[in-house]
Amino acid sequence: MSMLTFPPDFGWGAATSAYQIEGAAKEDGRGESVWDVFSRTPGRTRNGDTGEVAADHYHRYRDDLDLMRDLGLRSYRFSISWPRIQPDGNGAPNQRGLDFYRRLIDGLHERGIAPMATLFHWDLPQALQDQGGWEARDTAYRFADYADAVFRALGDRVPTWLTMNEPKTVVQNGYLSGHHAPGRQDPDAAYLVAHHLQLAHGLAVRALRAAGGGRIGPALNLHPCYPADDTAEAAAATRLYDGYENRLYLDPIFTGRYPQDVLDDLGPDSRMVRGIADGDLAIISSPVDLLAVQYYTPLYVTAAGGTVTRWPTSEAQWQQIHPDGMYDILTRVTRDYGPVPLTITENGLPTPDTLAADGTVDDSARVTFLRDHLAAVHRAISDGVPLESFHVWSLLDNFEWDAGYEQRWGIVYVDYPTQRRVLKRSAHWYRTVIADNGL
Ligand code: PNW
Repeated sequence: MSMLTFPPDFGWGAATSAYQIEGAAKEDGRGESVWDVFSRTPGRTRNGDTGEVAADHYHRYRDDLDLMRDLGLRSYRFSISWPRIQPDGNGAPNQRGLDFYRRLIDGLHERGIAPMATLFHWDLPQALQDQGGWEARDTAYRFADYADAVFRALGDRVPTWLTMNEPKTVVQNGYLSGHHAPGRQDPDAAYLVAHHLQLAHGLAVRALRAAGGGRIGPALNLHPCYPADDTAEAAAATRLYDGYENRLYLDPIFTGRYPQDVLDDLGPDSRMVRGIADGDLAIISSPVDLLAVQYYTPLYVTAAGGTVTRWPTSEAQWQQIHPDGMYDILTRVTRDYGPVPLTITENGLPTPDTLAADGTVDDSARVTFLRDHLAAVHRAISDGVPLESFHVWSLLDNFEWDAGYEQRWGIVYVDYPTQRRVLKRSAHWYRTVIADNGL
């Protein structure tokens, strides 16, 4: 097979999030987040796992930075923990929290790695949850204040910001299925939460413009939706499914309107529709500089509006392995919303990794997965998609939310009892891809 070469300066990267790797939950003035409370609640996470220690990155970040340099990463996407900056979700920023991220960011620059910072990766200060969380419109304004404090402290050294990580997952897992914090099952609340997350995104974009400098955009997990059969009913159901999975989050930002089919389906009496105030869509559609896409799985929608599985699934039962979906979603967003600069901020696979006696970790399934998805990415770029970077999820094994530590998503193995890091086979492979700028 001939080599697939990527554009010069392509941003080869890896991604993490604060609660999943940092640990140090009580240090340097950090407040509690909804995930501290949720994961401590019996029955919520596998084996009762919490992010209390996680990969201990808060203490080991220098070693982790060296690891990134040794892999040759050009971009590192991480998130800032809101409760480290505002322990109660309000008021003057906590200097020790800001200092941690300043040290991390400076360490990236020293190693020639571009920082990409997400402002919110689900760890809402519990104090704000106690005041209604994302169901309360005021939380969007609290988020804008938090974002402003972060931009003023760190804006001079972060070239690219992401507002919210996967608002859809908060809506669906936090408020529909309830298997993520805050663990609710309330569809009427869920879509009001969607609107407030969108509003928070727009307010943060405006805060960055006011503070000056940097690029900013949303980080959306998108699911290409395909009809499960060729009936007209399946086509119609797929269209509405796509509304809830993709257009609900893309349209307001890029077109200034919510998708009418979704609004009609929710109905005029829904809390969301009643909660959209004059001027909100102008805020939400404040121009962004880039769109961050996270792709894991396609969805196949039946005439009855359910979903079926068409491809092999991974250890995460919700994930079907379908690399062409990556090509389809990238070309689709470029066609429907572009041209807008794109970055892939997450793509990856969980594997049942074990540390062998010879000290190696053979995650060949992850190598195959990444190779096939990167080939699809290359095809999309060749067809004109303006994609500037790719971040594998994840740099390190980490706290996989309700699935705890058993599900390992890293290219680097974490031996939790010792916190030793071991490059998996995929990490060695990725280093070669980066060095060759291609596959
Ligand atoms: C993402 N789905 O979540 C998150 O941003 C990460 O924090 C997480 O560790 C990673 O993916 C792996 O799960 C997702 O149902 C949750 O398609 C659910 C889905 C996709 C991504």
